[in-house]
Amino acid sequence: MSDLLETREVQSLLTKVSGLGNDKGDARVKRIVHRIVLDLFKTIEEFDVQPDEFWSAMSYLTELGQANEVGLLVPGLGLETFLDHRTDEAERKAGVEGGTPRTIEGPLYIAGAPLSKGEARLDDGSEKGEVLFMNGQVRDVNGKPVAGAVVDVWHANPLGGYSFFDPSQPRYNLRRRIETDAEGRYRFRTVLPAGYACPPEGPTQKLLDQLGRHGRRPAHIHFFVSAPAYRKLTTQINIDGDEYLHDDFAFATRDGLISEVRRSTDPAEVRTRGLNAPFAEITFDFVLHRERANAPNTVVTRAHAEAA
Ligand code: MBD
Ligand code: FE
Repeated sequence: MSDLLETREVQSLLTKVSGLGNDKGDARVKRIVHRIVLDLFKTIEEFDVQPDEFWSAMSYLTELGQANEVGLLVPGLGLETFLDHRTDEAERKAGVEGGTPRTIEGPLYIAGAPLSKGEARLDDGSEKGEVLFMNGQVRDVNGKPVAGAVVDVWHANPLGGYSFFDPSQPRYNLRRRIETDAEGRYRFRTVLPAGYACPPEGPTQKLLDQLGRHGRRPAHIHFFVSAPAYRKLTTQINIDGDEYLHDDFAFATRDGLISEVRRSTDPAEVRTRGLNAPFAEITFDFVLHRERANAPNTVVTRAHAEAA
């Protein structure tokens, strides 16, 4: 590579920068910082990055943090999906196979949604959209129902916005925790979500533009499914037929997570549900693994806001 990087001055600079020359601090952090800064030096050298370009990148990072879009760029760059691939691989090595596939959490979860038993309604009636009934069963890999599992569900409204982040929506709108009944079943009524689009004027979309990419996600519904003695599942279902189903800027679509929507137009059925317009219905079962030694941790510590 470059001669400059091989010089004693630059090598010594890196050693000092990362604290590898002192006996305090954290050894792992030092080695990681050394690697990252070295890789940045290499990138600057290899692409002959000019000071103007460098400082524009630093402004970009500042803007990304100020716009609270770090969590949006991370899946956009495939980093969150890469973490999933690593967890999948570690699970395969531990013999954890089958069950409902995991996929990324994304940046829009809010902790502390209302908890109810068996069923819930996620909207308050003010959403103008198609009514969706979703139901299913939580089972283990042997087909045994898991009673008392918590299905923590969150999704966008018919305009693609998430409550809390979109302050025009009611508190915990389209966010609930539902405990499965004795047969491991859950069901909820909500409104069909629309796909998501990155804020068009935000820093994430700004970079995506430079990569010639869009910032769109297909319509989807997020879930954490957990139960005592079971491995926590973080996943989403993607709604079939969406034009971005296999072109998700966040790379979260996986086989086994695409769910068909049944449309009910039969007037009698519509009336039975107390509605006056056709509705949508999805059935989706979740299959969990029992917790076991030597398998990677699936309870990930991550900063989550809670609605005030
Ligand atoms: C979303 O709704 C989402 O789930 C992800 C991963 C990124 C942006 C918006
Ligand atoms: Fe989402």
